[in-house]
Amino acid sequence: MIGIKNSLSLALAFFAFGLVQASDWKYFFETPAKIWEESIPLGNGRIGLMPWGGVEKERVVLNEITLWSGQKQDADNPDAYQHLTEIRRLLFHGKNDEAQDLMYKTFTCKGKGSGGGEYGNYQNFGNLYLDFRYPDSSAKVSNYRRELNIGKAVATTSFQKGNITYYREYFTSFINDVGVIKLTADKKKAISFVISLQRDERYTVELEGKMLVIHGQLSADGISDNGMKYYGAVKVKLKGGRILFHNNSIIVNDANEAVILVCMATNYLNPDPKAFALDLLNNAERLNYSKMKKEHTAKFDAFFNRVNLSLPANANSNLPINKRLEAFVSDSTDADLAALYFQNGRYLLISSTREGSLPPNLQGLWAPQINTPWNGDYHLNINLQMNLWPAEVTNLSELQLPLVEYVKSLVKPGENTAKTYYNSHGWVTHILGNVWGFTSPSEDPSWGATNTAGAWLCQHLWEHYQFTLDKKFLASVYPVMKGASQFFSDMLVEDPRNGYLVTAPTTSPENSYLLPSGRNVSICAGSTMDNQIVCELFSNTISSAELLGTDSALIGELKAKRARLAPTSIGKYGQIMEWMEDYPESDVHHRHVSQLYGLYPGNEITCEKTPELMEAAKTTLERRGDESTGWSMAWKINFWARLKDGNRAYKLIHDLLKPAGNNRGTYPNLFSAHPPMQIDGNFGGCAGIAEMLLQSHAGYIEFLPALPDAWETGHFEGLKVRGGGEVSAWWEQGSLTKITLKADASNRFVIQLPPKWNSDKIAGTKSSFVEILDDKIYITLQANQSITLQQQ
Ligand code: FUC
Repeated sequence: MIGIKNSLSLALAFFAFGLVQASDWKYFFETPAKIWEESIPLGNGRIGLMPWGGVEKERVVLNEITLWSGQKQDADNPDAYQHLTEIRRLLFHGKNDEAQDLMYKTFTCKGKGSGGGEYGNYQNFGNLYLDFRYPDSSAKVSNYRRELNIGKAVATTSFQKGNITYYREYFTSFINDVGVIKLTADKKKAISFVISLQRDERYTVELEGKMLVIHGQLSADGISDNGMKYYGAVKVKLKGGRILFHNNSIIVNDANEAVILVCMATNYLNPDPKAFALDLLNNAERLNYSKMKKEHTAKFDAFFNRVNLSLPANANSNLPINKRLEAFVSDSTDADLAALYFQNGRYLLISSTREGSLPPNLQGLWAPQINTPWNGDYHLNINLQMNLWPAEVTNLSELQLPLVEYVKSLVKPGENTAKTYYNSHGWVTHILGNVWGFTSPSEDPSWGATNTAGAWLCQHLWEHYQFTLDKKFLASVYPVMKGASQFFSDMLVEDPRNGYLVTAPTTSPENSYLLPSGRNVSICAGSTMDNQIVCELFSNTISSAELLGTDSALIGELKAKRARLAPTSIGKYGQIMEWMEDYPESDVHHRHVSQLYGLYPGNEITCEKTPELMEAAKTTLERRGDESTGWSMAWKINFWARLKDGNRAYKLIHDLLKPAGNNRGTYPNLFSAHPPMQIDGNFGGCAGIAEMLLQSHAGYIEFLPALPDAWETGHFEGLKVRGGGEVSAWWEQGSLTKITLKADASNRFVIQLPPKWNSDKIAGTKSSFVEILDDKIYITLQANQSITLQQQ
C-alpha cells in the first residue's frame, strides 16, 4: 500500500488545453556589451541579429544559417577498404596501436577533412554599425538598461543622455523574415546616426538607390569562389529628419524616429538570394511597425507559450543577468534562474532552426567570426544530437524536422562512404558533418573514426515517432533507419576472442586508453557506446518494421544479430566499462561519457531493467567528476536525472551556470561555454531540467523523478511524454499535488503512482478508463481527451 494519509480525487476534463500564458521571462544588463558573449541573441530560425547596445556606436552582428564556405566534395578514400581486413586482424590480436598507426596511413578521408579546404565552415554574415551623434554630445548617460524579453523575442536598449531618453527595440521577424530595429527618443529631432555595413572578408558594400547593401561570394577551398552567394540590404524608414546616401553609408539627421530593416539571404536554398531578400525587404517596408512586432511575437509565442515552468525565486532573481549568475555561485536558491535557463534553451531552439531550413549548428546560428570554432559545423558524436534533446519533451516537436531532413540528406553520400570504406550496404556517417553532405571518416582517426554517428542520429527519428505516434512520419523515415541498420548488419564482424559481433575499427568518442606499453591509443573494436547504439538502432528498426508491417526477413536478421552484440559490462572499479576490455582511461575525467549512452539519451540502463548497471553508472560518474566543458556538464544533468538524484543534478546545473570567465560554464548572455561558446550546453541543460521534472523513457510516465530540495514548490505546464501525451504538474513541499494529462494520440498511458498518493481511492473510482495495478496508474484516453488527477 502506498501512502494512506491523503485521499485522491479524480477529475475528468474533455477540453483541449489552451496555450499557457507567458511569465515574465527576461534578462537584462546595466551596461552595453563589451564582448560578443554579452550581446543579445535574436533569431527567427533563419537569420540572426546580436545587438551590443553601445550608446555612441551600436554594433549588430548579422547571421544567416546557410552561409557556409566549402563545397560538395568526394572525400571517400577509395584505397581504404583494402586495409580493413588488416586493421581488424591487428585489433583482434590485441595490436591496437599498430591498427591505429595503419589507420592514420590508410583509413582517413581524402583531402584535409575538417582541417580546411572544401569542408568549409559556417561564417558570420557581417556587422551592422550605427554611429550616433547626440544633440549634446558631452551629456552624461544614465539609467542604462539592455534587455531580452525571452517570452516576446524582442530586445531593447534604453538610456538617458542628458535630459533625453532613448529607446531601441530589435527583433528578427518570424512572419516577415527581416531584422527590425526601431530607434525612438522622447524629444523631437534627437536621433542622428550613420549606418554602415562591414564583413571581415569577401564582401562589397555599396549603395543601391536608397539601400545600403552587402554582397559577395565565399570560398570553396580557401582560394577560389564556391558559388555560395550572399546578399543583404538595409533600408531606413524615418519620422521627421533628413536622410543622405553618401560614401557607402546612410546618414540620418535629426529624426524623431527611425525603423531600420535588414534582409539577408544566400543561394543555398534560394537560387536568387538578391530577389528573395529584396522581396522580404520591400514587403516589410510597407508594413506598420507595431503590427509587425505584434505578429512576430504572436508567431513566436505559438511555440514558446506551449510550456511554462515556475520554480522558487529569491532576491537575486531581480539582478542584472551577469550579477545574477555571479550570485548563483554562492547561493543557488535562485531556482528561478534554472527556470529562465530552461526557457532560454527553448527560446534559442525556436530562434535557431525552423522547418524547411537547417538544424542548429555548434553556434546555433550566431557567430561573429569568419573562422568559427570547430568550423561551426555539425559534430555528430553528441553535439548536434544534444542540440535537439529539448525538442520533443519541451513541446517543440516540429523543430526536430530540420534535423530529420539533414539526416535524410546524409543517406546518399553515406551509401558511398559505406561502400568505399566497409564494402557494406546501407549508409554511414562519422563524426564530422557539414552542409555539403560530408560523411567520410575525419582526417584524424583518434577522434574521427567512430562510425555510429548516423545510428545515433536515427534515434531522433524514432523518438519523434515515440512522442507523436505519427505513423506517416515513421513510414517516411523508416528507409533511413533501415539503411543505417543494413550498414551495421553488413559491417559488424565477429571478434574471435569472444564471439561477439562488433564494430571495428572504432573509438569511444574522444577518449583514449593506455596500453601496457604506456602508449595512448584510441582505436578499438566494439566500444561500449557503439554496442549500445547498434543494439538500440536494431531494436528501433525492428519495432518500426513491425509497426509498419514490413520487412519480416530483415526483422529476423536484425534480431539474430542483436542477440550477438556485446552486453554493457562492469569493470574493476565497479564502473561501466568504456571499452570491451577494462583498459585504464588516459583521461579519467574525460568530457565524453559515451559508455553511459544507454543511460541517456538511450534507455538501456533503467532502475527496473538493470539496477546493477544503474549503480555502475553512478560509479562511472563519480570517477569522471562533475566539472568539464559546458556540454559535458549539461549531459551529466541528464544522467543524474535518470539516476533520480535531483540534488546532484542541481549541483551540475550550478556548475553549468558558473560565469565562464576563463573557465567553463555560462557567458553573461547565457550562451554555454565549452569554452569558447558552443550552444549544445544550452540545449543539453534545457533538456536536463525537463528530465528532472518528467521522464517517460522506461515505458511509463514519472512525475518529478529528480526533484532537488531547492525546487520545493513549483509547477510546469505543457511538457510532452512518449506515447503522444501532454502533461502538467503542480507540487508543494516536494510532493506532487496535481497532474494533468492530455492525449494528443489515442493511447493507454501508464503513470508511476506518485509517492504519498493513496492508491485505494483511485482504484475505487468507477471510471472505465482508469485502472490502478501495483504502483502504476493506467489511463486509456482518446485523442484530445484529458484527465486531471489531484490530491485533496
Ligand atoms: C566534440 C567534443 C569537443 C567539442 C567538439 C565541437 O568533438 O569532444 O569537446 O565540443 O565536439
